Amino acid sequence: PPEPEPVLGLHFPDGFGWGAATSAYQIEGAAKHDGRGTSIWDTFSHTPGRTRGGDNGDVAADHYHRYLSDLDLMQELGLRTYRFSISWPRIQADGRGTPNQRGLDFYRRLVDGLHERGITPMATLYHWDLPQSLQDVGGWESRDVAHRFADYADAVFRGLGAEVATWLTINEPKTVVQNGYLQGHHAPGRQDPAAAYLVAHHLQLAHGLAVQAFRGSGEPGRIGPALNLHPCYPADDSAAAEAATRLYDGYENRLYLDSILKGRYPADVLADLGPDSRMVRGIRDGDLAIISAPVDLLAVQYYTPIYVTNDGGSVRRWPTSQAEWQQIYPAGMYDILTRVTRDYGDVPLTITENGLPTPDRPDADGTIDDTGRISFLRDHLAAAHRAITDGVPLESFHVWSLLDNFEWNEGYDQRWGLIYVDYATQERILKRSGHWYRQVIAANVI
Ligand code: GBH
Repeated sequence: PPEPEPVLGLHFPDGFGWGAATSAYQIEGAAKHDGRGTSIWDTFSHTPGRTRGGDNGDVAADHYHRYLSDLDLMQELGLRTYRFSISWPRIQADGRGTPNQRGLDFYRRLVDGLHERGITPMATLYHWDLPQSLQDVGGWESRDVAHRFADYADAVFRGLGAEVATWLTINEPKTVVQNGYLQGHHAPGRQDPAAAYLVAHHLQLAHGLAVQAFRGSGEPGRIGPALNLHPCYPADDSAAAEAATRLYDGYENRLYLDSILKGRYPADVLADLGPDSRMVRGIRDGDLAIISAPVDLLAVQYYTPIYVTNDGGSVRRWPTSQAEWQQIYPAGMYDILTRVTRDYGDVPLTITENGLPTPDRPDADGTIDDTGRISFLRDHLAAAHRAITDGVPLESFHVWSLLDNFEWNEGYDQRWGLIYVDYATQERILKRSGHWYRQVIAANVI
């Protein structure tokens, strides 16, 4: 048997929410089942050259058919909370109109299964799978799509509202902006800076409209945004690097945080975009009041810091993971959590994603020895623990990810799960990190 993992002796608060996270397109498969429509990720991943090896989410981890045994694995881990996302094209194949009952039923069965196992559901309304029909009328560049999102959200609240404790609106709007519309590595694969920030505004607007719809629905539960935040540090001690870092932070963090939690866009970012930018021209009176509709919690996703050079570029300072964009820097977890609490007040926080890809493969005896993931999680949890000790209201932590899954443009090459998936057989194997996490949860200690 493997050596027992070192124990740091850091106890978490009673009732701390130990969790894991997934998203619909990355795990469900069943792309054509029960009336699901096409999303922009079906289109993108089926376009030659867009994903590594041409991989797509048609089958993925086949969670749509295996959700019951996956629920049993969650119970085996002892999860207290499970974060998943709802596929918009399962609920509205064309992004509008009467909700598809078979789509709602799937999530109803999933949520019932969570309750039966004592696991609290946390549902993300949008994890990047926009119905293709809405892309065809302009996608997030179209202001109307924000209203379509609010209608979809309303249908989901009415269909499942009472069963879901915590709702998250839009997963990582910044990634849609940067990867979908600046670099083009994600659907819809555009490289159009002017469009990108108009999209940012419409995503923020969609978030606010969904919060308003939630309040209007009268359903119990809580709602908030899910933002990937990046602590930004100057790469050297020049005044130029410091100034560049401030603006970089505006684009990475304050654009999203300030609009939601302070009701204004950061002045430096607006000035940098310019009054004639599509975004600034697209902001209407009253929009910021909608975007800043009060939220119940803020979900933070932390993966990597950014070191900003004096010319506004970035450099690497720490070793990267299998994902070359990820520098391994656990103290960044402490910095981003304490900064959010310092600058935005004591809104309840949850970590909805943190994790590491590793090139896992079963050993001869069938075990999967991902010790790198164990140290990564332990060090990031230690940083989160230090933030809690210093007064940060962090209530839960979700490992990305429960299962190995479709890592977007990287396909199936990067494995992020606590649970290994053999895609040929769909067999699941708890990795060594999964066994470790089970012990952590049981003892409430790292
Ligand atoms: C999260 O994004 C996502 O929410 C989740 O779906 C994903 O599986 C997980 O992280 C792991 O990546 O191609 O060089 O332009 C994290 C933020 C933003 C990190 C996009 C990777 C692409 C870098 N991601 N970024 S690049």
